Amino acid sequence: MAQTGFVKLAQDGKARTGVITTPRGEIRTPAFMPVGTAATVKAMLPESVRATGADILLGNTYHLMLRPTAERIDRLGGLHRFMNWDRPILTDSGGFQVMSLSGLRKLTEAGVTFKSHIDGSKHMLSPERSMEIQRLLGSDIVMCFDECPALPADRDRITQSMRLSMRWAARSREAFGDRPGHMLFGIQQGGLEQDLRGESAEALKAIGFDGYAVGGLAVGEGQEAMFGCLDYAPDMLPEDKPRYLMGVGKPDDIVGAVKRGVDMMDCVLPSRSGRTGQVFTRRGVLNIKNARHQDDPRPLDEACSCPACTGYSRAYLHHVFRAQEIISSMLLTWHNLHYFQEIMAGMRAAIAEGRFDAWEAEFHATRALGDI
Ligand code: PRF
Ligand code: ZN
Repeated sequence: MAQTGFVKLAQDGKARTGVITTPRGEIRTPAFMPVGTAATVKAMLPESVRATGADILLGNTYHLMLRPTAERIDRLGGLHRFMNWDRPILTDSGGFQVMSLSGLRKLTEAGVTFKSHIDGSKHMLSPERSMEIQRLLGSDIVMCFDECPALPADRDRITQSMRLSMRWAARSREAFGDRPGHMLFGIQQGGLEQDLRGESAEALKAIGFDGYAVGGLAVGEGQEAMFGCLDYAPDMLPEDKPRYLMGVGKPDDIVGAVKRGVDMMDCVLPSRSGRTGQVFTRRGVLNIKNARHQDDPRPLDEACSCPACTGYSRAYLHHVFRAQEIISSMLLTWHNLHYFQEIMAGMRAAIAEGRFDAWEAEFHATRALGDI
């Protein structure tokens, strides 16, 4: 029997719900993956992340290769053992982070050389090296090594970049080899150009992957343009394989992506915002730093069952945020991750029962009320 796979359980419009099977457990889709860049979801214990409803975490090749290094993690038993998370982990391949984080870098057909944002030391990533690092980490879902141009970019630049990413996808596939129990995902590029998205999808399908990501979005184009692309891009990818939208997003981005046929997403937003005082609730976004919360005995969201909402007032959360107490990051991150996972669970149930449109209408109507 195959050790990994994707089963679609129901579809409502273009929205799908299903299950990805891996030897480390099942991933219910649509899935939101909290980001654990440096082998930790900041301010959260792994069991707490699990308690929010997460089935899978995202880790980063770029950060872990620099510190503590993939070889060290391998010697210590792999990333799951190292960070005490035994469920599935997806790792990004590094190219995107090199472009957004590292200092001086040089891109060639072979790969990219760059200087570490931590200590300026020199490193190299290529499809082959990225596959090796992701294998040393023990990643369950490995991402192809790609290049993601910042938007806006001219069509010629997007075309050349996409074609380079497709050549790298073929090399990633070759270097990954045959690894039962592990999945390799291709990454579609092509900016906002429909024909280039099509060319990219055809190239990836010809190589053959266990899942397909839509890359190159949420890089400054805005929600309207992103949704415009998502109106066709997921449809170009195999419908019997998981589709992953990389680096998205805000709650309304996530709902709009699922509506357009996306099965998986990841974003630092719920965890990063938890540390800056930004709170996502059914009624929109609030900032706990705001003085209007200082005497408020109510929870962040009276309908939320997370520890921050069942045990603490807005006044308390305001106080610990202002006092820069560590518990502030812990509680706000927990709440945000819980809320994101609640959105995913709500969408999964609604799709399974054929009432996604009604669920979406309610989602937007509640947000329109605003925080009171
Ligand atoms: N490629 C990779 N990682 C990514 C992206 C991409 O295009 C994005 C784009 N939003 C986020 N993370 N490898
Ligand atoms: Zn809460």
